Amino acid sequence: MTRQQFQQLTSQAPVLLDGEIRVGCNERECPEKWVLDHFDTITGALCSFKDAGSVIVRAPTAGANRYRLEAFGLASQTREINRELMRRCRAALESISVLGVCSTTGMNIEPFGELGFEEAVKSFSEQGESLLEGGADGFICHMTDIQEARAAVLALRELGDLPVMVYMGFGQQWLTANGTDPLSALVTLQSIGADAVGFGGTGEYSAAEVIAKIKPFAAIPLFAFPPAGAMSPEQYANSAQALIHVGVNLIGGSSDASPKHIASIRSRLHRSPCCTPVVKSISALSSARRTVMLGRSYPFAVVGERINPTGKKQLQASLREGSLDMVKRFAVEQEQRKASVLDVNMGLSGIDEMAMMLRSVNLLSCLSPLPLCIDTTRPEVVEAALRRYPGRALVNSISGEKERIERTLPATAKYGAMFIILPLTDAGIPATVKERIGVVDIVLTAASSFGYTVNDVAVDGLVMTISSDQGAALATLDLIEYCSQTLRTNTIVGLSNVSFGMPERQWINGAFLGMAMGRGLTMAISNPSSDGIMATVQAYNSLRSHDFGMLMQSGNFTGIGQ
Ligand code: THG
Repeated sequence: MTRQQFQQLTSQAPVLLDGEIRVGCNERECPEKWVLDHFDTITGALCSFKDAGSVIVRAPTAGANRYRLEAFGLASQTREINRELMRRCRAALESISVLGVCSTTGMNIEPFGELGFEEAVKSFSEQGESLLEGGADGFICHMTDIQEARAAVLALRELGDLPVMVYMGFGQQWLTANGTDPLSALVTLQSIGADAVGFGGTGEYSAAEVIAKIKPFAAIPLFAFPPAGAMSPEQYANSAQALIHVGVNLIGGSSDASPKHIASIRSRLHRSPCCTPVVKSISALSSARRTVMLGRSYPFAVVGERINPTGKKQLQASLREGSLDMVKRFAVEQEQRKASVLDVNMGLSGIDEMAMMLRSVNLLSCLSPLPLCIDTTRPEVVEAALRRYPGRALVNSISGEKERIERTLPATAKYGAMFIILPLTDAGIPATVKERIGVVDIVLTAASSFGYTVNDVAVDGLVMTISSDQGAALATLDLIEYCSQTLRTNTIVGLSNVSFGMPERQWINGAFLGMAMGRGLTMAISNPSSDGIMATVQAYNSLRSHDFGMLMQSGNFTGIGQ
């Protein structure tokens, strides 16, 4: 099954998955090896799901990664076990689709834990390759951690044009052990190319309530595996129907759902609506613990500028010593001052920018709930930082320069990050607003060939100081208005640039911010230590509260906002 065929299948009607196969071995045995040695005992169960109407069935390969098999002394048989299990499932199920299942290594992944990110990727590549050799039609990852889910998606995505579904099992109050909420998981996983995301968890809210809340932000199909508990097949079909009603596109059962339960869902499917994704893309950034929605319907976003050694002697000295203590302090202080995003710039002569950027990204991912803005001119640093970052970051920036379009843009697109468009070219900064708009169009056109839309970018107003050009601020404001009204993109400015070389900079910055907000500005790179700036931001949010008040409320449990 190709990704496009999967998308088509899910757009026509709700798709019936299976229930999980129960394996009858004891705890000291490896379940996957046991199934392989007693395959006859599960063929019946596999086929009964097919007979119940399941269109897609999962192969019992969840624990067959190198790290889990190692516990049974079977690591050296990883490829063989996966290939053989898949081959036999394929043979037993004939025409219907069979997915290879990947699940946790049992370890915490960098930056949260001891297993290196690339080691995790490698292990899922190995498992995925052998599942593919056995005839897998696609993959599903059963995960409880966002970074491990990312590692699996990146590994499986590389194997070919096959769908990769991710099921996230949340714990108490719909949070993972590392604090990821369902909306942040959705934003992160759909940005790196998952083809569908599934949700299960417990807490004050039901799965249907959670899915109803996040559905408006889903650009890909959603799915669920509701537990059957003590429910009769009839009651179970009701609960499944409730999930489909709020926007689930594929539905199956958890391990306690019998083929009868699945057949009961099937008998209702023809009466169920098909809620295909409502958006193609969303303006949102995520960390492992938070989603920040961007745009005029949401609070104004301040991108804290302080983690940047440019012009800061003390930070420079501390980075040159290899210390991230000031980075840590700036992250905490900017969060306390209500920044929404943290800019991270490690461009400084005499330090290894790549190494320091990766160390900072790891540190900040664990330390701060704020999504990151990766600020570097080097495409290889963008690529490496985005690869490790357990969320959806903002890239600062992509201009019309040849190297940015040819190298930074593909690196950014590979991870589905949002990015800032800087309207300048190799020839420099265009003089007129019209020419700057031309550059924005060129970058947007190039980006659209990677599947990007206007929701995925923020156009930089290119603020220059009024001390050298009196008309500079007005040109920026015109560009902001055009992008806001006509292109409908986010807009951003490096606020303090406007007042370089002027007296009373705070007042000029504050007035300029208010003017730009009036023309549609949605974000600013700024120092949140400034009372004047943050007061203006807070007042703006209050003055527009008809928009964001409601969304902040609905964000209470899905993770939107501060
Ligand atoms: N657009 C985009 N990115 C940008 C800018 C922009 N990045 C850089 C800059 N402009 C915004 N970031 C900073 C970072 C640090 C400082 C200013 C802007 C800075 N300011 C004081 C100084 O210059 O002395 C120091 C303030 C302090 O000590 O905190 O260092 O326009 N896309």
